[in-house]
Amino acid sequence: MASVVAALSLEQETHLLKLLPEPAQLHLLYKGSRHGFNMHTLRSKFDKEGRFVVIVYFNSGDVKGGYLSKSSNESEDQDAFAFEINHQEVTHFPVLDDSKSKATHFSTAMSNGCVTFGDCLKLYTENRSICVESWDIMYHQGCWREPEYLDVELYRVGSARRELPWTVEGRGSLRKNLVSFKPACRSLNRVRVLLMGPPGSGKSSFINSVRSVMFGRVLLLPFIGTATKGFIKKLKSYDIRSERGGKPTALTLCDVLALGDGERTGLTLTDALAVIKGYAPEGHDFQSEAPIKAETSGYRPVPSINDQIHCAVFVLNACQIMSTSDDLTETLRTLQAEIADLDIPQVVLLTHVDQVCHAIQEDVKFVYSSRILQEKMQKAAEVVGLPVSYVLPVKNYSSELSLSCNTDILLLSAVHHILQAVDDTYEENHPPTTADASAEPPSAEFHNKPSNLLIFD
Ligand SMILES: Nc1nc2c(ncn2[C@@H]2O[C@H](COP(=O)(O)OP(=O)(O)OP(=O)(O)O)[C@@H](O)[C@H]2O)c(=O)[nH]1
Ligand SMILES: [Mg+2]
Repeated sequence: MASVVAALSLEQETHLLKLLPEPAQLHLLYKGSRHGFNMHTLRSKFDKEGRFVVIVYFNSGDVKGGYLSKSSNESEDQDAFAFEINHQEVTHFPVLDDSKSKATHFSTAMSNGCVTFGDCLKLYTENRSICVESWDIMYHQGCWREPEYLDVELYRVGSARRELPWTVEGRGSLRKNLVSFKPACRSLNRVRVLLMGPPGSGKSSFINSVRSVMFGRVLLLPFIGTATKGFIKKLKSYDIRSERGGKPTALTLCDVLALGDGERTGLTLTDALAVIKGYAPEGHDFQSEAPIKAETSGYRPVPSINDQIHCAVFVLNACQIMSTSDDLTETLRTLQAEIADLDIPQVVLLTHVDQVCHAIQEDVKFVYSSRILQEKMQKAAEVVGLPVSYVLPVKNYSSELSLSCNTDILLLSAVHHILQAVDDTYEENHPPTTADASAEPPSAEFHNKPSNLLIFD
């Protein structure tokens, strides 16, 4: 299923998710062009229980579909609706809204091998293939000519709420998890994670917060501050230790100069890629007029896999995400596309979540049930060009003097997802070589373990 790519664009998905009664995620179950345009195959993908979205992509560019809150043949699905999406907006046709004549006759959603959304949309079998009837054809032309479609997709609607273990024990196991983590790919000695984002987004604070969680008290370090062009100017890597003076974990968090609005200010694309590919020396002082090149002091001409970055993290401020400038959006998307070409996993860390919603300010355990934050997470995904499931909300320690269990859990959970993304990618892309294995032999116990990570969702 992983190789099946949804035709639904991020923008269309965002429109559609807003129509659903609660925060949700879409999981692609069926795609006609991949699984065959066969009604039986489509219907076999509906589970007994669940909520579903059917989408038809027409040759004309129109996208139409319907939502079912029940998969069985019950005639009354009060929550069902049909919809139409175009670039700018989505039109919603609820089941019992008399003012929208197209949808007044919502009847059985699934019967006689058909999937029907009242008079709006009907999928049925003809000549062993899926046929689609849509209201436009009926209304405008007054005859039953089938519109031509490009594809049909079925999605399961899942809850967007990720369950986290909000207990002291949960925090303990997440913490232990990080302490005992070893990369599944034997070539990696450590996991180097690069934090990139605009000034003040919370890159340095995240490093400080993760270190605070591990040390068991809020650290007050000098590298956090505000400056319009970025407070931190150098490449600085921080090994995360299991406790004060303790052994380093396998995680290194790397801080760099902030991204600017476009190529003229802040971290340039050239310099970001030089860091990611491992050419930039530790402590490099970024200067936009002097891009990193072979003559740069300390330049690594042949970086090893352990000099490279293994996960790129875009750090964005939830309070500012809705007003992201076009220049910053372009910078983020260009970086995202370049990094994707390098087969390096990427995630978005959405910070300052305590400042967007009162409930979260009271207790961060409300992050996944807050509709306000859900919108910001969708926007963050859209801005960078990644799916919303890659957005990890966190609250950094900023003004508090003592730790809070749930804030720790959210921070550790973000670290957990980052490490998981690295293991998922590098296990596949970098099978161990004899040379890598002989460089630093990992323990036998590690080789027998399928994964170092706990799965919570
Ligand atoms: N309330 C709140 N404040 C935060 C959070 N993250 C960071 N801050 C505050 O935001 C300000 C900037 O944080 P930094 O961590 O220095 O931001 P940065 O991305 O490293 O910024 P530069 O080094 O300038 O690029 C500081 O005053 C932090 O205390 C958060 O999650 N919640
Ligand atoms: Mg900083």
